[in-house]
Amino acid sequence: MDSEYQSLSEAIHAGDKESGIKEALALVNRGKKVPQIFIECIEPTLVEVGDQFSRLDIFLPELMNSASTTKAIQEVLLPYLADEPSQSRKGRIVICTVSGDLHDIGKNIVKTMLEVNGFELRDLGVDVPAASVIKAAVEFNADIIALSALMLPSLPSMKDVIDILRENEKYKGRFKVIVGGGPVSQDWADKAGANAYGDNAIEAVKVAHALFT
Ligand code: B12
Repeated sequence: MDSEYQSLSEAIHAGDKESGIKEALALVNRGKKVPQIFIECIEPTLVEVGDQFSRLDIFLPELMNSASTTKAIQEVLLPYLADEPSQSRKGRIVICTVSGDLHDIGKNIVKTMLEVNGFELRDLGVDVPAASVIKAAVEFNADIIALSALMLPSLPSMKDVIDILRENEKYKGRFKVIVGGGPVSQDWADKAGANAYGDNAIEAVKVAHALFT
């Protein structure tokens, strides 16, 4: 990771909200774009935190402190994204984290990036059962369903949504499904029958655009 990100990364590791916010704002003031800060610093830092957690180098309280520090930083940074020029409305997207999964930091970044790039979003939150996702997509008259999952055991919940859409004649061709999140890959997305996969929030925007052209 670039050395200019070191202080922000350390603040997240330490669960230090105050200096995390200060360092993140300093990067913005030095001209760093918010998506860059997330993709080049915050995401890799949280992957390190997750790895430390799985090696038992840190425990749940520390993981939660890093997560709540990130949420605090996110609250301060995401409004800067909204200041970037938004284009005309491009399509409607419902987004959520799938059933059984409470991780929403990445999902919230993807949501904001799609919004500032001209899509109309309905955020269903976290731990959303497949049937509720589809009901909301119908009500919102969505074009795209965007699904996030951060844990391996959440992948079947993601596939549930795709399967319901495929197995019901009335939904055939009705919605495109974009998937993303830690355990998701292009290969998994292809096998599960998703229409697109995005590795990060910038990719999410690219693939959403591609589905409309
Ligand atoms: C923060 C965190 C938490 C926080 C979540 C806070 C929150 N509100 O989100 C807390 C502390 C609550 C938590 C809890 C748990 N966690 Co946790 N957590 C993490 C951690 C460290 C970081 C995740 C994160 O926010 N990353 C930063 C964001 C910006 O990145 P991202 O989510 O990947 O999103 C980007 C891309 O993936 C993509 N993307 C994401 N969604 C989508 C959707 C679409 C459509 C597209 C196109 C793209 C896209 O774009 C995003 C932005 O660029 C990960 C470690 C890791 N390696 O991921 C573990 C991790 C996900 N957690 C894990 C575990 C095990 C748990 C717990 C079970 C722990 C416990 N024993 O209680 C619980 C589960 C709770 C539940 N039922 O969900 C494991 C999962 C293991 C696995 N593979 O199954 C991980 C991998 C840690 C580990 N190495 O063990 N966790």
